[in-house]
Amino acid sequence: RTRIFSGVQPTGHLTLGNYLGAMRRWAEVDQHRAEALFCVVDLHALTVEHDPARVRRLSRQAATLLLASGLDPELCTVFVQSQVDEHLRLSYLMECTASDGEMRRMIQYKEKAAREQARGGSVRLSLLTYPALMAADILAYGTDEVPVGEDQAQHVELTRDLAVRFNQRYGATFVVPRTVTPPVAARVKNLQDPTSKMGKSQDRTAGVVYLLDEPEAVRKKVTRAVTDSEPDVSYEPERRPGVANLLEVLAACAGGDPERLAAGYDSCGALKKDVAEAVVEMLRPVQERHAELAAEPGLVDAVLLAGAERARGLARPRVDAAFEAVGLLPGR
Ligand code: AQP
Repeated sequence: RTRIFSGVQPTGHLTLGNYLGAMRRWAEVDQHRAEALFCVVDLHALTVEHDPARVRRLSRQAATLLLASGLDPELCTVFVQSQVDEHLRLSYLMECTASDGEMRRMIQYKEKAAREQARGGSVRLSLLTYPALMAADILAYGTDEVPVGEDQAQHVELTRDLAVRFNQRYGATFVVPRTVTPPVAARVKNLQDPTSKMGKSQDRTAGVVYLLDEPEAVRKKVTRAVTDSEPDVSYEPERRPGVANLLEVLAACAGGDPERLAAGYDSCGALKKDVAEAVVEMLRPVQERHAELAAEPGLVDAVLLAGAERARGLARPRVDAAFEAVGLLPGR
């Protein structure tokens, strides 16, 4: 069976971008067609300045939202990265496989390092080595496919390079994974800055729709979305990024094709109204289920521990084999 791995970082509240770019497909398609593992990658959240209590709270919330979005522990494995030591063990071997130069070329590193500096903080070494840990996350499980939004594609490319290099140096150990990006909403943009992605740890929160936003907050954010001064509606992503973003969100929520949807509107106001309602309706069942699960934290914790146990069993033989392949003594 095809094996799938993907994850979310507890670096902020999960967004519409996370949902449309990744989570929805994990629940609707991926968990049914493959042996799938979905992970709250909490170690990655330590690569930027963080508050321990907040990371803990966000990790639990992210896991709860994964389950609320429809991931079924009977069908797939949902777990938290730090509860499975194999990720850290393999990460070190990936650091020994990657070069300093290829880490520094990562767009996300450049962007986040600049952001940390602009906020007056220092850049953590782990922000640079982040892709090594991400490669370990993926390769530990013999992953065939990594369903992610476009923003993560470069990291998965690097993971492929590292797998190939490791296999060439030390013998066939890892499966070389493929990136899979969704056909629509691969990159949902910030409503206030439609040339940059909607991200959960960004400062421009007025343009970010969070999965747990109240309907009124969603409506307000969509109504205030930046478009342009043209009165009509057309799908031209390069020239009219704000309008295109709204059409893509509508297409992703309610179905259809952005270009064809555009023909049905003669003003941005009408488009925004429909986008807001489509988002509110899509989020409603997720929020209801989240409320039910959040009332039973013990249940979520038990699901996560069982998931970690299963994940460990899957990862350990391959990570042990990698340790031996590079010349470390057996015996763990
Ligand atoms: N805007 C987006 N559009 C489409 N897909 C997206 N993803 C994230 N943002 C968008 C996808 O969601 C999955 C989880 O990714 P993550 O936790 O690494 O995403 P993030 O929200 O981008 O988190 P960060 O690193 O905290 O981002 P910033 O700093 O930009 O706010 C992935 O599959 C991702 O592709």
